[in-house]
Amino acid sequence: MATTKRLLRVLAGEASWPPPIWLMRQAGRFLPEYRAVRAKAGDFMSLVTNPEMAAEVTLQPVRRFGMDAAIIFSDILVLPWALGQGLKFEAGEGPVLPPIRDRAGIEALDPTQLAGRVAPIQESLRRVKCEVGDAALIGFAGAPFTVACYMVEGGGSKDFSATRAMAHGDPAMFGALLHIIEAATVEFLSAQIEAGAEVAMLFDSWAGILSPRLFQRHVTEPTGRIAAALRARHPEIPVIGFPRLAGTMIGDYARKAGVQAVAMDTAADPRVVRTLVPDHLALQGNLDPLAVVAGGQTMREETAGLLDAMRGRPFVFNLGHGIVPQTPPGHVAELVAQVRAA
Ligand code: 1CP
Repeated sequence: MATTKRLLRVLAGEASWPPPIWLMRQAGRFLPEYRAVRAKAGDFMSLVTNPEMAAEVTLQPVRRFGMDAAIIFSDILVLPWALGQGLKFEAGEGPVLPPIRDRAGIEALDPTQLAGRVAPIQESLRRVKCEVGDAALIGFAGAPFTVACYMVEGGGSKDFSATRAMAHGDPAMFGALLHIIEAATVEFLSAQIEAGAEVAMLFDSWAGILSPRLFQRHVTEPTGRIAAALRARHPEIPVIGFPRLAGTMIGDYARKAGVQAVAMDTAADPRVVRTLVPDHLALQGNLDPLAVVAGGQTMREETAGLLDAMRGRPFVFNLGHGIVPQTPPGHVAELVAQVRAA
């Protein structure tokens, strides 16, 4: 591999050490410089669709901490928005969408709007690409099941019961919705790659709420089709899959989904995952974001244990879920220093 970008070398299967590091949700509310731009932008989607500001917040954590990746500032709910389902981010409450519970809601989705609506995100990627240096640029989307969760529920939920009820009660209708999301996700990720993304990541944050049979059908299989479609169009672009809370199904997912790396959530035991996932695939994760809030000895011990468990195989240091807003930026700087000294 000719690239000097550490993350890309690891995603190509190299057990480079010390491992590259970036943090999920690294562009966001824990940084005062993000909060300043966010206040100027107004609402969340105004920030996402403003390439100058979106590029700026994408680069902030790379400048401050020297992260090995920049992840484009966007959201998994940009996809339903780009399909014409409304989307609002209510202050302090998270996303709100008009819920889809019937065929009419599915038929109202309009994939022809997608290309135009994601054009500002492509422009953000082009701008970041010019300034990103040796950090790799990550484009992303939600995986179909997780995106469907928000589209059916109309926002976040404790247990996504309306979504699971639809998946079991009307498999044909749920399948039709997932099919639209899957096709749109291929287009959305391809658009990001064409604008400069060097890695594609699929966030399946709610994968673990499904039964094993439905996990296969709605997580592993759609991810496999998306990865294959991307491979056909952009063979050089690695895909990172994040099947959160997959438990032991992470092994089957790793073998069948066609991804180059699998992200582990906080509950995954890296020593066990190591035995389940083929050696040539990279693993990513999985420090508890709350250990970074605490900092000090607990963060150092958890980090040392994780590094020990992953030594000798392709590994990307990260958190097991997104960084939380109350994280002191100084703790992140200490974490990066510890990983760099590994
Ligand atoms: O006020 C704000 O600034 C809004 C907070 C915020 C941010 C910073 C939201 C709302 N989205 C984002 C950006 C974001 N979201 C990124 C950009 C890169 C980065 O910050 O470094 C990424 C990768 C995401 C991914 C995302 N959004 C996921 C998957 C990962 C995960 O954490 O599980 C999910 C589930 C979402 C939905 C979402 N967007 C925002 C919120 C508050 C939520 C969660 C809603 C819920 O379930 O309650």
